[in-house]
Parts: sequence; C-alpha cells; structure tokens
Amino acid sequence: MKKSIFHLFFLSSVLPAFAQENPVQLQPHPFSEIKITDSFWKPKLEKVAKSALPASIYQTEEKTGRIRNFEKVAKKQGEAHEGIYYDDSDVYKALEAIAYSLQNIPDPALEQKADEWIDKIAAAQEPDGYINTFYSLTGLEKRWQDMEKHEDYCAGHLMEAGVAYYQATGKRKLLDVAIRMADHIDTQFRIPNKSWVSGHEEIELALVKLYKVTGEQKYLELADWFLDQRGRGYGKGAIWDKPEWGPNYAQDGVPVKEQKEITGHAVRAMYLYTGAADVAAAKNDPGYMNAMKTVWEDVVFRNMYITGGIGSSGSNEGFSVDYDLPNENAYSETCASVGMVFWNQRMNLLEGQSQYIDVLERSLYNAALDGLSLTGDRFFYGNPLASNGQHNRKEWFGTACCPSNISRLVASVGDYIYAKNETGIWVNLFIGNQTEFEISGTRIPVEMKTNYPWDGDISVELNPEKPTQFEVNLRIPGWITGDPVPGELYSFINEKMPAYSVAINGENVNGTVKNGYLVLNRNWKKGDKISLNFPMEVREIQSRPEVLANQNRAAIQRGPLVYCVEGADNRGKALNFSLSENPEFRVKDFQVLDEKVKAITFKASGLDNSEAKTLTAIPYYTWANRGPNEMQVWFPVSQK
Ligand code: FUB
Ligand code: ZN
Repeated sequence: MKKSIFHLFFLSSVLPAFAQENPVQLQPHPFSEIKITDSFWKPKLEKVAKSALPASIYQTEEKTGRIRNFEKVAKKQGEAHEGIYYDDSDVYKALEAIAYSLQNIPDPALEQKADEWIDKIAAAQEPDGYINTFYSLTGLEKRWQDMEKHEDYCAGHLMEAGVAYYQATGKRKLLDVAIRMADHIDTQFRIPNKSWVSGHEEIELALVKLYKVTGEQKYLELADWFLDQRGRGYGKGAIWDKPEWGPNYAQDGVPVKEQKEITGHAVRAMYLYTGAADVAAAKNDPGYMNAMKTVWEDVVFRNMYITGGIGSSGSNEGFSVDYDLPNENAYSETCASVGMVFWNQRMNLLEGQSQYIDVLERSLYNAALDGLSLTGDRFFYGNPLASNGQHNRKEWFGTACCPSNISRLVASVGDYIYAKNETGIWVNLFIGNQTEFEISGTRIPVEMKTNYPWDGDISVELNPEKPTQFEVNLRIPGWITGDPVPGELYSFINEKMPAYSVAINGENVNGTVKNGYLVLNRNWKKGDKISLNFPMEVREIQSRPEVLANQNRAAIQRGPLVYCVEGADNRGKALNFSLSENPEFRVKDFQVLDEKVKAITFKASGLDNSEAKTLTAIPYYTWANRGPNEMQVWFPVSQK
C-alpha cells in the first residue's frame, strides 16, 4: 500500500502503487549549517574524529605507501610506485572526511596533518596540471590510454576533497590543485573525435561540486560530457574485454538517458546516478531523471537487501539477476550503501518524494552503518546478512575504499536531515540538531530533539525572528504507514499499523500528506513546537517468494532498524532456531560494547523442535563487534 495525497490521520492510505504526486525540486541544507546534538549520531561523529580518521592516517602514512607515493613523485628520483593504481583516491577521500570532521569537531592537530598532506599532494602535481602518482611513477607517456585505470576516478575524489577542505577551512591550496587537474582534463576531452568512458564513475558528481564552488560552467559541461560518453560503444579495455563483464559492468551498455535496468558494479552505478542526478538538477534536464526512475525501481523493487545494501555478487562487486539476494554470501559493499545514500538524496531533491528518503534511511542506519565498528577503528567491506562465524571486521583492506567512505558519510550525516526551497522546510531524517533556515528574508532557528532510532518521539521547535508563513513538510516514514520499502520486495507480515500522531503546541493536527510528507503550512511564530509520535513496534517482514534465500523466513525491524540474532548474545548460536507464528517480542535496554541500544527478546524453539529458549536480537549495525560469531537477519519460520 502506498501513501495517499489526502491522508487522514489514523486511517490507511488509498493510492495505487507508485503514484506520482507533483514533483517539487528541493535544495540541500548542508551539514555545515547544522549542529548535531543527539545521543545516537553525536558519539558517532566523535568516533570518526577520534578513531576512524586516526586509523586512516596511520594506514595512509605508516602501514602503506599511499603518502609516500606523493613524496616520491615530488622527489623525481624514479622510485617505484607502491600499492594499487587507485590508492591516491583513498588519500583524497580521507582528506574529505577530515574536512567534514573539522567542521563538526575542530581539531588543530588534525588540520595540521591535512595541511601537511596537501603540501605533499600539491608538490606531486605535474606542470600541466595532471596528478596521479601511479602514472607519474610508472610512465606519464601511458596516461589517458587505459579507461579502466581510474585516472578520472582519482581526479574526482581530489575534486571532492578540494571542495570540502576549502569549504571547511577557507584554505584553497587543495582546491587549486583540483582545479588545475580539472582544467587539464578539459584540455584532453570534450574535443572532436575523442571518446572516453570512465572505467569507474565518480568524476561526474565531483565536477558538479567543482562547478558549484567555482561557478565555472565548463565543469558542468564536462560532467555532462562524461555522462554522455556511455552506451555508445566507445568503452575499451580490461572491463569491456572480460566476457562475463562487458560494457554493462561499468553501466556502458546503453546511453545513460536510455538505461532501464541496474547492471554491473554497484559502487560505479551509484556514483554514476548521483552524478547524473546532479547534472539533471543543475541543467534542468529531465532526460536523466526519466531513465533513473526506472533504474531506481529496478534496484529497490528487485535487487536490494532488507538492510538497504546492494550489489549482492562478489564476482563483479555488483548486481546479479533479479531477486538474487543471498544472505551469507552477500557482498553488499559498504561503499555501495554509501552510494545509495548519495543517490537517494539526489532523487529526493529532484522530486521531493519521501520514498527516496525511506530507502536512504534504510541504507544509512543498516547496511552503511554496519561498515563502521562501534569502536570506530574497524571496518566491514562486505556486509553479509548471515554468518557462520567466518566474517570479521578488519583494521584496513588492500583496496581501502570503504573505511574513508563510511567516515565521510558519517561526518556529513547532517546533510541528509533536511531539504528546503523558497517556501518551506522538508524534515527528512530524525536526528537531534540545531540549525537555521532563512525564508522570505526571515531567520528561522530550528531545534529538533529526539531519541530516534530508539523511540519515535520527535520534537521540532521553530523560532522565526518574526511570525512567518511557510510550509514544514514532515516525512512520514514508510515503516509507520505500512511500507517497509517502496515496491513489494519486502512487506510487513502483520499489516495492522499503529497510529502515529502529530501535534502543534500540544494540539493534535490533521493535515495533508503529499509526496509522503505531512504538510504543515501556517504562520509560524517563535516557540512553536511540533511533536511527532511514531510508535515503534517490532515488525516481522517477509520477502517476495522470488528471493529464494528468504523463503520461509522472516526478518524483524523496529523503527528504521533491522535486527539480527548474534551468537554473542545467545550462547554462541544464532542459526539453530525457528520463529513461531505470532511470537511475543519484548523490547529492552541493552548494551553492545559502549553502544546503548534497544534489544528485542523473543522465545524460539530449536530447529529440531527442542524446547523454546529466549533469544536476544540486536540492531544489525552492531553485530560482529565482539569477535566473529554466528549471525542471521532472516530467521526460519516454523512450518505447521
Ligand atoms: O575500484 C575502486 C573501488 O575498489 C571500488 O569502488 C570498489 O568497489 C572496489 O572495487
Ligand atoms: Zn568500498
């Protein structure tokens, strides 16, 4: 069941599936204007600052040759490149995460470290603006010949880092390095008879960021040019030659504006569509959006884990056939979930539909957050939904894309709380924060308080400088209206949904739900307080039968969080029970290491029908923090 245009509170909805309601284009409200104050995310920002980033710095400087490669280029002594050809990107991504973290938690020593790295990076730039330590150390004459070699991918991460560091500190040295590289790229491409299909998308979204910060139209045109190269038979090289991959691996099977299906490598796909959405918004070009809506449905309706993870197959780090969603062997790369957050935010900005935020929230709180340990210094690359004990969080990886990716996402999580336009504010995520908007020239300080995701009480206080008429659009999450996800891939087993309520200054309000948002349009005055109550019941979820891995199984969810049973809480065993019909779930305060969570307990009998025992389920993102052990998300259901 989908959300309705006119939704009376406490009643269920009536529109047919996937009804389109008045698209409305929104602007982001950046995290740099937001102070996160809640007890769920604030400690995570601190863990990124105090544990994840130091881990990245240690690995980048001491355990691997990533920074040394830049030093070697500057020395010009013909020394060997260390590591993999795309390792520069990890340095840039770590710098981007540092830039975000400095805005949340100023740290002069960390900033000094970033400045030191930036000096080394700048010293490694070639006179013509090119920068890539792999080619500078192995032969510049070979550059721009192999589409798979991630030169533009590394450049994209450099641009993102340059923009982020400039916005965080006002220092433009890294931004200038990025601009020189972008200008170099623009001399190589966008010229007659020259084609280039990036083997790993990323530069498109990065060029849009560069365009926005510099105002230089050519970067936007270059982003569009990169997008437009795909699907025209120009792709050449290792990816394209591999029979089991071919052009679809890098989303190069058909032109982007004609794409209908999700294919290939999941991170590549997410970055591509994020960039396409950015270009669509900046150029007001509906062509990309029309294609992406169908691709998005293909992802969400047929190819997404209940955790919001995507890319189930390890062999291509990406998509397989529809409904192929194995649990124990799930690839579900952390970077792909980070990409889901990026892409779904952009889709929401383009259309103002809450369904994109429903997906974003699912990916963020489950598959993405699972990538970061509770201590902040261990990481998951893949995020399986079942384990025999063979999975373990790691300090780092040979290909180390995931650690800094999850760090930059968590450090900038404030980006996803709101959206806005000239007439109103959109509340997308429920995260305690203080911020300020400006509508019709009036400053509107806003404070959100909540204990989400542990309970569904949220208050939003508005303090406009003077009474002002505007809309507050409150996202009514799919998990409270009966849709765990858009589409029918997953559904609640018991469709009876608890009533939610919204009050202004203590008085219950009825209102219109449009595009999945409750629209509150009034003359707001200082001290007006909106109170939302989304009752958080434990819900059982089933999959479509086509998902063979989940047949006769159920998962449980409370609020936005998917739960799992882990051996650590259940006498070492998590795979040996079955869920009875209508189990009685209890919610209790619990702790996984220092993370205060709500656990769910229930009685379940053994698979051999042995006596029922009480089991404890914990939020999925907290598993594997107490060593490797058994775990599962989809529980077998007793057969009558
Ligand atoms: O190719 C660079 C990164 O390495 C990709 O984004 C990840 O999936 C991993 O393959
Ligand atoms: Zn990754």
